[in-house]
Order: sequence, then C-alpha cells, then structure tokens
Amino acid sequence: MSKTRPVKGVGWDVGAIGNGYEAYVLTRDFMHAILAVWGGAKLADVLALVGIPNCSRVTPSGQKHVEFEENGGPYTASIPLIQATNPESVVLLAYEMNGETLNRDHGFPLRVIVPGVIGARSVKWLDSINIIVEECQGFFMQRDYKMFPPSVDWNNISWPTRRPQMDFPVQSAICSLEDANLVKPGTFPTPTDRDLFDKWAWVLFEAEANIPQSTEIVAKAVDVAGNVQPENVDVIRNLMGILNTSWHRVQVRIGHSNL
Ligand SMILES: Nc1nc2c(c(=O)[nH]1)N[C@H]1C(S)=C(S)[C@@H](COP(=O)(O)O)O[C@H]1N2
Ligand SMILES: [Mo]
Repeated sequence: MSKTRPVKGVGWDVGAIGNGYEAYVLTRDFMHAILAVWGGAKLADVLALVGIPNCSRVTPSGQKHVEFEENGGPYTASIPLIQATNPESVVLLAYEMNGETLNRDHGFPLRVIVPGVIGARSVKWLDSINIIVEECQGFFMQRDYKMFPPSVDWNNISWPTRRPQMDFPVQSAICSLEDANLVKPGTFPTPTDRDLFDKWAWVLFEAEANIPQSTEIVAKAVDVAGNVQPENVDVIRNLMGILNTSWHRVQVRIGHSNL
C-alpha cells in the first residue's frame, strides 16, 4: 500500500501471511515453514478440564470472551467463548511447531493459535487466560488491526466505530517467483488444483504456461462463494495499511542464465 501513498503500520510485503511464518520473500524453500504444523492442547479441552463446557450464543455464558495475556508485557487479545469452546474451531494452546519445541520467537513456552483468524489474535508467550464479560479492551484489539474505509484518515478516525479485525478476506500470493527473476523460455503457470485442500492452511497451486517474452504474472483468487480480490489497492486503502489483498503481480524477465 505504501508504494502509492504511505500508510502507518507494519511494512508488510507478501509476508505476514504465514501460518506461523512471516517470510518477506516466499520461495519454495519456505513452503514447509508457511505450512507450519502446530502441536499442543486444544483450548476447548483445557477449558472443559477447568469446568467451562461448550456453549452456544444462547447459553448464559455464550456472550463471554476468552482473553489471552502475554507474560510481562502489554499484548492481549480475545476471542468469543463460543469460538474457544467449539470443538471444530480447533483453537490451540501450542507448544510445538513443525514437530519441535516452540522457539522463543514463535512464543515459547506456550502460544495461542486461532485458525482462520488474523495472526494478531494468536498471542505468544502466553501467561494467563481469562474469561471476561466484554471483548478485550487492550490496545491491539481496540486501537490497531481494525479495517477502515479509504475516507478515514488520522483526522477523522473514530476507533469504536469498527470491530477488531478477526477474519481474513480471500487472499493469494505468488510464492516461487521474485521480481527480476530469470525464467527460462518454455513452460510456466496456468492453475491446476492439485486436490490440496485445507480449511486453515495455505493451498499451494502449481502451474505451467508458455512465456515467450518478458511479462507480468498475476495471482488472483476466487473463493467458493465467488468473493474475489480487488484488482487495485485504492478501493481497500486504509490508514493502518492492513489487509492489502489486491492482486499480486510479479515481473518476469525472460533470459538465458549462464549457469
Ligand atoms: N505476545 C505477543 N503475541 C503476539 C504478537 C506480539 O507482538 N506479542 N504479535 C502478534 C502478531 S501481530 C502476529 S502476526 C503473530 C505472529 O506470529 P509468528 O511470529 O509466529 O509468525 O503473533 C501475534 N502474537
Ligand atoms: Mo501481525
């Protein structure tokens, strides 16, 4: 987003999209990391152990929230209790990543993983879990990670008018190419669904197409409901610079490598 007009916030590239990995240039080598496998205890099971059963919107505690607090710092987030206790939402208290003990950067000794929800709610270095009546009032829930329309700027922003961002819009990114990559003349992308489907993870597509000359490769996803990514960033520009789901474009230069 900052390429056309600066935004406040983190300088995201196609990173910040990892299921547990934020890589700034995504290449094939990073794919194992992007598709991280998390190990831990299901939050629903842990809550049941301390006497908090599954609930629905109409059960007395159904409007409550589960708040996660980091150890020794200000980072907090919350999710609805109905989501936390839903066995199908598989919210995890993770202590392993890719079969190994969680490392410090990813949240050792314990972190939350909320599948299908923006990474900002997956609190690392977890210290306590609180059942609270209202959504968490912490900074990162109420004053950050909210989506505003392009008309809102720092002069007219009103934070309470938007809910904390939780879900993701439809998104895609090109992993195995970088700008100015040399691609041999011959074959390259046309999407083929490789029957790889996981509700919570990135789905990897590979494609081959003939590219006779230097060109631009564009990735654009359509979900099962027909939701699409916007072609340009202007319609989704927002002062925080979040959720840039505009088409990912990569310039490809055709040439013969000396290798
Ligand atoms: N305690 C704590 N947890 C946190 C954060 C943080 O700053 N402090 N950042 C959040 C954000 S914004 C993201 S995107 C993810 C990143 O997790 P990762 O480093 O494992 O990719 O952690 C989340 N959990
Ligand atoms: Mo983030």
